[in-house]
Order: sequence, then C-alpha cells, then structure tokens
Amino acid sequence: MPEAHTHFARTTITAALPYTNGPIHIGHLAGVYVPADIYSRYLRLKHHPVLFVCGSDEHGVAIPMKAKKEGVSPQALIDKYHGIIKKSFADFGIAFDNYSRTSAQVHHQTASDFFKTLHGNDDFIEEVSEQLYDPEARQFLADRFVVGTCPKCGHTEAYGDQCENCGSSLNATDLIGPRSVISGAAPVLKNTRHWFLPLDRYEGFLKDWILEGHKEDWKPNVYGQCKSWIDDGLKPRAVTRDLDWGIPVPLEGAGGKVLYVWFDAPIGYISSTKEWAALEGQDWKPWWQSEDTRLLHFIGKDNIVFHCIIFPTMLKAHGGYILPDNVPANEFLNLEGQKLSTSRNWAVWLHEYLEEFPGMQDVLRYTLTANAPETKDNDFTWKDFQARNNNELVAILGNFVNRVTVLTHKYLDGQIAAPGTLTENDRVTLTEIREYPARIGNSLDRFRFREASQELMNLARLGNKYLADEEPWKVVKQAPQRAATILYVGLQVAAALAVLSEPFLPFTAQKLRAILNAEAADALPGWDAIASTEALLPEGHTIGETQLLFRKIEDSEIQAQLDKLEATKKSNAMSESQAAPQKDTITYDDFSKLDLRVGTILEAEKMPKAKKLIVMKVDTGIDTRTIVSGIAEHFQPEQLIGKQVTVLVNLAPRPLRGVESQGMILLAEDKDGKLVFVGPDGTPVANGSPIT
Ligand code: B3M
Ligand code: ZN
Repeated sequence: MPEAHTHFARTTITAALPYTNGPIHIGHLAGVYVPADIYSRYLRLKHHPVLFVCGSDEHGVAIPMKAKKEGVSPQALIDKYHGIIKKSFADFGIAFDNYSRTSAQVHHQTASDFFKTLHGNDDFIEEVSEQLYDPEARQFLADRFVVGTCPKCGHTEAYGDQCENCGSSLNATDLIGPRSVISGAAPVLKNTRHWFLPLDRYEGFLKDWILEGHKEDWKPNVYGQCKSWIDDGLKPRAVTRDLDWGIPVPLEGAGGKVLYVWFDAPIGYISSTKEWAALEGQDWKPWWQSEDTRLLHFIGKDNIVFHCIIFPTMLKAHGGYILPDNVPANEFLNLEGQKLSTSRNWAVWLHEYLEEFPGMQDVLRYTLTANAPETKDNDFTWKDFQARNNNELVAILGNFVNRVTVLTHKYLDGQIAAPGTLTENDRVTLTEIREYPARIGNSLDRFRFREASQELMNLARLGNKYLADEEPWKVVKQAPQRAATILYVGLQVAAALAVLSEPFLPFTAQKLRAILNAEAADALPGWDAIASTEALLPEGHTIGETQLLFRKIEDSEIQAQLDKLEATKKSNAMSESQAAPQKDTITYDDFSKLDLRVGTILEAEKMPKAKKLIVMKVDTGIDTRTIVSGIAEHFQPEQLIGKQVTVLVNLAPRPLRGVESQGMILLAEDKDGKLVFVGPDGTPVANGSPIT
C-alpha cells in the first residue's frame, strides 16, 4: 500500500480528542499525537492537501467526576485543562490545522443534528430497560460512575462502558459485582428510557467493509480487535445517558438525558473541521463527504472499537459521509515498567518535562518515535531516553552537522565551493542521499514510524561515515580543493537532513535550516524533489552560523527523574495501604497498666539456629535488659544498634529458646508487612499502620 495517499485528492487526519480531566503525558504523545503529526507533516512536505484536526473531549462522566475531586465546577475544570492541553500540543510542535473543543457551540449543533438525522431515519431503537442506579446518590450509574469485574478478562476495575485492561467495550449491566464510584453502594436496577444504535443491523456492512476490505492494509492489532468484535456478535449500544453533563438529547420529553460521550466525541472531528472551515473561509464538506478524500484516525488501542465499529456505523447510518481508510492505532506505552496512570501520577507530564528540559521537545519526540508502542506495549525508561539523545541525536546527527558546518566556516569562510572531480565514494554518497525520501516515505506510508526514524538516523550515519572516510581535516593540508569537494558532498547530506527530519524533529529542522542559511521553504527542494535534484545546496551558497543542535544529557539529570518517580512510588504506596479496622475499645485503666518507656538498643545479634529471632540488650532507663524479638527477617542486627524504640517494660518475662525475654520493643508494620522504625530517621509509614 505504499503511497496510498496518491489515490486520493486530499487526506483528513484526526487524532483522538483528549479528555479535559487532566494534563497530557508521554503516553498520549507516543501513542497518538506524535505519529499523527509526523504523518501530516510528511504529506504536507509532499504537497498533498492535508487537514489535521483535533480538539478537547469535554463531556462524559470523567469530567464531573474529576471536577468533584478538584472541588471545582465541570466548566472550570474543562476550561483549565483545555488551556493546558492546547498549550502542550503547541509547545511540542503538534501542528493541528484546528484544535477545537466539544463544548463549542458548533459541536453541540453538529452532534444534535447528527442525532436528529439518525432518529428521523429510524436508525435508533428506543427502549425502556433496567439500568444500574445508585440508591444512595439517587442517580443512574453510567460509564465511569460504576466499576466492577470485567466479564471478558476478570479485571476488577473495569468501567461501566469499557475495560481498560482488555479493551472490551461493555454495558454497565455486564459488570460482575458492580459498585458505585460515587457512594460505594451496590447498585440496584431501575427502569429508564434510552436510544440504542442497533449495531447488529450493520454486521453485514462491517464484515464486508473491514473483514473483507481491510484485511491487508490495517494493522494486525486493529484488524484482530475488529474481527473478534464482529465474530462475538454485535449488540445494540445505548447512545444516551441519564446525566446532567453533556449534550442534551435533542428530543421532546428527553429531559435529564444527554448524548453518550462516545456518540458525540467522534463527531467532534467533523465539528472541528467546520470550525476550521469557517475561520478559513473554506468548505468543510469535501474533507468528510468526497469519495476522493482519505480519512485516517490516529488513536490508542483502547479506542479501536469506537473508531472502527461504532463511529463508522454512525457515519454509514447517517449517509453522505466517507469511512476511515485506515486507523493506525498504537498499543500502550509504559513508564519504567509500570502502566502510565494519571490518578497515580505515574507519568512524565509534558508541561513538567519542558520545565526540566527546556527547548528539548525534539528529544522527547524522537525517543518516543524510536521506541513507539507500534506493535506491542513498550516501555519508556529514562536511561533509554538518555541513550537515544547522547548516542544518536548528539553523537550522530548533531555531531555530523557540527563537523561539516564548522569545517566549511574554517576552510571556506562558509561558502560552498564548486566541487572538483567526484570520486566513486562521492558519487555513491550523492546517489544514496537521493534514495532517502523514498526509503523514509516507504516506512511512513506503512505507518512504521520507528523504522522511519531509524532510516532518518541512517542518513546522518551516512554523512558521519563519509566524513570519517574522507577526513577533510587531514586532506586540507595537501589538497584544499579536494577538502572543499568533500565538504560540498557533506553539505548535501546536511541539506537533505534539514528537509527529511522535519516531520520527526520540527524544531531541529528549523535550526538546521538556519545553520545552512536556508530558512525559506523554497530555499531547499521539497521531499520528492530531493530524488531528482543534483545540488540541494548549490555552489556559491553561504551557510549561516553554526550552533549545536543537541546537548548531552548528564547522568545526574536522569537520576533526578528516577528519584522523582521513586518518590511517587513511595507516596502511592502510603496512600494505597489500607488501615486495618480498629480493635475493640479498652478502658483507660486497661491502658494505664501498660508501662511504655523509651529505650535504646545497645547490642543485637541473631539467635543461633533461629531464623526469626534477634537477641538485644536494651537500655530502658531503669536497667539494661535482654529482649528477644522475632524481627530477624526484617533487620540485620547492625541496623538495630543505637536505635531508640518504645519498650513495653512490664510484659511478663518469658523464655524464648532458652533465653528469657524481659519486655517487648514496638515497631510499625508497613503495607507489605515489613517492620520499620517510626520516627524522623525511619522509613515513612502510612497512618493507620499497626504498632506490633
Ligand atoms: N476522549 C480519549 C481517551 O479514551 C477519548 C478519545 C475520544 S476520540 C473521539 O482517552
Ligand atoms: Zn477486560
């Protein structure tokens, strides 16, 4: 399917609309926005008409839930995160043609009209059915308001509409052992009227269109999920909810009901296009309704069913719309071996990254692309980030550009000389440059972004190797004209890099263009023209000032990031440990019988042949006494010496393995059952941890 876009007059590219219930992190960037941006930039460089749209997803239960948590109104919440998210995208060079939001008037109108059209066509089933209802909070429990066990995979925290573990799309009533997220109550069933999209009626269409039509060109992970969905048998899906946040169902007598977020959100792509068209004085329709338009949805794997089954069915039912030609969904990115999680703060937040690595957007873009979760879940590690930067961006790309431009200034006052007679190596190198647009493009056309990024790096390797082989710094002494020719060839590689790196490293490409004094778009040939251009930078051209493209990342910077994650782990562990229920009440008299003293452990050694016991000498202030304690699996004796502890001194003495223990020391037990000291120099332990 190489060059698929050439069969079309234009391409509409959508990237999943992020929920405005938090900022965005590297997982979002790696899975959706960087690949979508690379692909859009690539097509633009090939002079193919592209419209790249996105926007904030501001409806659904996720919003009021998070608003409640933050103690603000849903409107205040979406305004806050819409601003943060929009800025992160701009900061990272995600070049949308339009970034809208689903609270916009144009979207409410578009989504309502869409619903009314389907309703008017009799495309919905209207049905009173039993839905989960929270008797304490007195409300229906849609979607994320209810969690329970996934009937497909057994994950215990599946949402009412979706299991994030296995990607299944669920009905709330499918959950095993459901519980209300609002009150914790077990829901009851209560009748309510809703509108259902009868997916089952579209089975034939979906089979033909996906299973027959896209077997070859859709990614196996995407095709496989669709197939298993269709093979499982499709059921009608409710497209309305009993909620007070969202787009009101545009029908008489539907008070208190809104459109299901997954009904309105994908229509957001269309609304965003309309908003763009109005701003630009253009027609939105060709981008959605012309058969010669190619529609692509960039999403994460948890959104596959909505983009491949439900939204296309809506579009089909409505009529007049094109269907996606491809849905290049990615798998998930993990962070240091653990699933990214907004609520557990297990993430690299884009706005924080930029504070810590200012100006280094491209490093993250590159790392996330080179290591993208394309065919399976993948892990982001800070060590890998450092290695990609230091060993590839700095040592290969940056080093090459620096060498060739510094030498051009040094030997030629920055002016490109006319090349002398070309050697075999010169000619091979110049020919190879011309092959790179197709090589990189070939990978991009198959949505293989990792591979494409490595091809780009291979071009820089080609330049580096060429310089290393030809050694202009040595040649210049005897044969300055030959050195000038070498730099001429080297600069052609640099010029090709300036064009071909742009989709991946837009900020770097701009810098490189400045270094080459080729900032205007037409100062260098376009993507395809590279293949047929003799000299990308002609003789006589003077390059600009040299500057470093990248800087080395030090171990200490990586350590600081790892420390930050370690602190997150600790604080999560503390807040996740559940305190045991309180024991039965005692009287003050009971308590006052305990004689508790502060003591210092003077000596400690393992009891021979006893795995668990340590024998200590403890200074209690009254005396120095022997205490035997079953803590050998938690501490080495030397860790105890000198520590102060609380001692129960009037516990009846008892013999343990022949040694009389004259009291008991008190320690805390952390959530893993490990004993620890409590105090300024101890490990922090959760409140509610038992003293034993
Ligand atoms: N708001 C993103 C998510 O599932 C969801 C995408 C909507 S795309 C129309 O995180
Ligand atoms: Zn599941």
